[in-house]
Amino acid sequence: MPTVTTPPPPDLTDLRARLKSVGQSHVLNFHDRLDPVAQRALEAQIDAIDLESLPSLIDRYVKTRPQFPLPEAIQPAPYFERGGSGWDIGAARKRGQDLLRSGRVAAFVVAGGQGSRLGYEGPKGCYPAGAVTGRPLFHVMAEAILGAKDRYAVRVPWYIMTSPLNHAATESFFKEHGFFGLNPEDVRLFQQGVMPSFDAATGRMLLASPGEIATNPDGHGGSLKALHTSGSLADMRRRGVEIISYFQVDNPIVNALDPVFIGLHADKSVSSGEMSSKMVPKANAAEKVGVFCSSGEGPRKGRVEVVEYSDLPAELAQATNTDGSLRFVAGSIAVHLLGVGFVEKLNTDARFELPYHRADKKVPCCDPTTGEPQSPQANNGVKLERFVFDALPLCERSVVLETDRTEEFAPIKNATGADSPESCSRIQTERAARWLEAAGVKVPRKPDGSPDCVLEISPRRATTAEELKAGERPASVERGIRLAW
Ligand code: UD2
Repeated sequence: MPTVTTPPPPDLTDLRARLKSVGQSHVLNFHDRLDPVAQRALEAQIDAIDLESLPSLIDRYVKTRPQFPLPEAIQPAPYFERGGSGWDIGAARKRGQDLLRSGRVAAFVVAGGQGSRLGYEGPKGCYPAGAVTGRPLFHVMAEAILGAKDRYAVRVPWYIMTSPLNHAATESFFKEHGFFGLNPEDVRLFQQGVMPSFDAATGRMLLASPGEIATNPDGHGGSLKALHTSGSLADMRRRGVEIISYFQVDNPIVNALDPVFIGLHADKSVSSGEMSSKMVPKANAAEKVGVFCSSGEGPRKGRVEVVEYSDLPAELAQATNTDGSLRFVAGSIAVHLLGVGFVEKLNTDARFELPYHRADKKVPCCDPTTGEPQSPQANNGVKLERFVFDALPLCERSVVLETDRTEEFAPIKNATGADSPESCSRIQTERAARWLEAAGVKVPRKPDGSPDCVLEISPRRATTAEELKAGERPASVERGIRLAW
């Protein structure tokens, strides 16, 4: 039998002294009342927090409300136009296909978020997304990976970041569904880190219960650390992976392994191969997506950055060019490519620490003196998160590639309206209709021009109109049909 060694419990006297020195002694207020198992759990939770860093973090982000610094002499970041001149899409596609074929690319989905806007209880990846099949988001993404496996005759490892809030449920879901036909050895689930949630008024850590500190996942930027701490980077090295294709769990039409994007990212004449991004032209000035910008001056001159929509002043968001188009038009769809070496560097060089972003939230907690549970009616807590795109300005040369939103971006974020299951289903149908028509299949349309059917094309079959045209396709589409291909 292998011997399992568990780390010894932290010394309580030492823990008390460390907590006192950082003004957080209250988290042990109820320690004496807990049973031994709960005591050990609380001690371990405290020990896992970088206590010594708390005072400066609290001063910087909780006691003050930091303004996010805009890039100096802010200007729109340049981007490669999808259909534009000046670069060779064919050469990029070929380079990307070669990298895929030789097993240099891994897929990576960040799925640690809570999906609270959607009002869905389980992990968001379990949410039904296929317009016809109702396949869950994870299943649709698994189909994309199986498609790449077929197309490039290669095993594509898939890394899935969860959080302590949904890890066990996500793992069970994959097991229950037989990993959606993927080889379990090629699917690696790991948890992101957490941050303590803070009392907005005092800067003290909130207690979720007398025996537990309230925590929140540390943001999708936490993925860059978790890739390292989970051993995933080492696993990638072992497999010969050099490029990580990063996407979010909420977008079932993402082109998860796009050879053109991969080839552009790997083109040394334009990119340092560290981190690249996809953008879509913003639908309107108020659209809630980050915007690709860069500094016109200063130490970060020319470096690409994303300014989150909430940090972009309205006058910049609404600024227009002489032709009336939006000046800051490049919206982030949160699709990136990351060099494995770049993520390793972020984890080993302290100069590359990412900043935190503050979110004010209602955090259920208990009174630190009485232990009474509290359900706040107004924001009482501060959550600190890191954002993955804050790694962009650390890159030497980062490229941004334009893509068509109707082809690659149909996120499910809200229960109704924009970015909802309904809009996602409609976009899937419209995209499938375009692809089928381009391949010579007649699609019935209503008088207003919209398809008179519901269509879903699995990314295992095709990820572009060209792939559909080159492969098998349905012979016909009947009016009113619900067709999954
Ligand atoms: C994100 C971007 C926004 C735009 C949009 C496109 C931020 C802050 N904003 O907005 O600019 O690109 O996406 O769809 O990124 N996640 C984790 N762990 C966490 C937090 C989030 O894994 O701790 C995952 C989450 O599961 C999801 C993704 O990150 O897959 C995006 O999270 P979100 O829904 O909070 O981001 P959103 O829609 O506000």
